[in-house]
Amino acid sequence: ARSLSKVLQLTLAVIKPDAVAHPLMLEALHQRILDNNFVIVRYKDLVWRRQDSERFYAEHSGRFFYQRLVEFMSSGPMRAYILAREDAIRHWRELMGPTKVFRARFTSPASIRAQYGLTDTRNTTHGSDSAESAQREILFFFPDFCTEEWMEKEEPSFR
Ligand code: RTP
Ligand code: MG
Repeated sequence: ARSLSKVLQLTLAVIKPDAVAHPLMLEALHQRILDNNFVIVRYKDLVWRRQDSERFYAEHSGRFFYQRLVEFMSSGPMRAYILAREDAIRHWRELMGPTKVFRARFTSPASIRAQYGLTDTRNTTHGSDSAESAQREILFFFPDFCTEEWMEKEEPSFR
């Protein structure tokens, strides 16, 4: 039997400062999201302070690219989205392509990073890499977003 029921998953997607700096690219990427069957649940434009950048990427502190990453991500406006789709996390990462732009150009030439990425750091977009990071990152960007409704609740325990 045909069924309309699908499990929607949420992911956090970011259009990074290198892409937002170009108005046509921002529009193109926004349209690309819609063309790929994502539902835009929320989006907003924002600018990070350096400390936001450091906090968001704390897991990378100590990596050789950390300083330039932190600086880049607080260098100008970006746009954050909460996207919904079945398998949203995987689909968005697939659409972005590999982190490294030159690898992306070889392995996934139609991907966003292959087409628009400038360098391995200035690579146009971000996407959560797991359900756990999606939850953390959605709340990082949208602290008022009520993820409760979207999350499986633990069975209440009675005694
Ligand atoms: P993301 O977290 O942004 O979705 O990308 P990812 O998982 O594919 O990449 P990750 O290894 O988590 O790195 C986070 C971001 O750091 C910058 N980066 N620069 N060699 C470099 O210069 C370098 N390597 C990573 C990128 O902006 C990457 O998206
Ligand atoms: Mg990552």
